[in-house]
Amino acid sequence: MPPSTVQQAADSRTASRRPVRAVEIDAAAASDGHDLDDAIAEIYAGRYDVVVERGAFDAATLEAAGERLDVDASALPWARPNVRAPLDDVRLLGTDAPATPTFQAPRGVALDDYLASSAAHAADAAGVFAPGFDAEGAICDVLSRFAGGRPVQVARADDGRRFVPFTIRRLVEGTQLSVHHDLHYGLELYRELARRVDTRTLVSFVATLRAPLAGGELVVYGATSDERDLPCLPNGFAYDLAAIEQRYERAAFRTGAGDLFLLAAGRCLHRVERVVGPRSRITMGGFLALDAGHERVLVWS
Ligand SMILES: O=C(O)CCC(=O)C(=O)O
Repeated sequence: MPPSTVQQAADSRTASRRPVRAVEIDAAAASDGHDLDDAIAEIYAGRYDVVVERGAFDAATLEAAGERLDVDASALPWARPNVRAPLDDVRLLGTDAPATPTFQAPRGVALDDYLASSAAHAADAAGVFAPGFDAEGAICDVLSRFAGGRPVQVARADDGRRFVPFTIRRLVEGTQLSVHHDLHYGLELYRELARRVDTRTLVSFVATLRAPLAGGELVVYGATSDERDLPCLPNGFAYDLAAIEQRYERAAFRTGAGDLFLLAAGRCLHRVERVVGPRSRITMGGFLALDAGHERVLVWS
């Protein structure tokens, strides 16, 4: 079944600017297969930057978990690695040391600390989903539909310890994820994984559990991480959003409970719009990469 829409760019103010290459499908319409069964390799190859699958997961199951996570939030062990930057103060279940730079650890944590956090927080989300729903299994099954027949497996360290399979992320009212990319193979915590995967890029996978009343859209830019002159603020610590908005194409994606997006997060700058209203934006997600031989897909968060 062909993709229902191919969005070359959200707005085409000039023809010469790199578009955001996005495609959207509906899981119900694609139940007998779709043309995106090798989408992960196609994201690697640059054919797509964003793949959205509406209804990839059972919406009611994810929505119920999302509501529980928001209403019972104070009873859960949320980590807040960006608490020093109130606008970007994402709450996490699954680790307190994600595989990205944070305001708490701007160079990421050491591999041993990452793996220890993975083990210590493995049960953070236990009881969040309805009995019988295996979130990790469901994620691997859904990702398999885009993996070109390759097995999808949680990444492991050389000694067999597991990476974090996915994290649950909560953005409360007034918070956002500022513009960034996720090409961080140079961090110490990647010293083993970077030998095992195709490091040309990596892909984010994110499923929505709870959509906010307003805001919370994923915004993706035609700006790529390999560009030399990406506009930064004078302090050098952050991208200059106003200049990026002016200079590059962009596309925005709003997702509801059960929807999934795959994003060329290692290539395209992106951000999550500030959440408006009392309902948090809650997602579960992580990263994935083709292994060096393109024989399997490895996931981590
Ligand atoms: O939507 C999310 O939870 C995270 C989006 C993001 O920045 C990413 O996937 O890299």
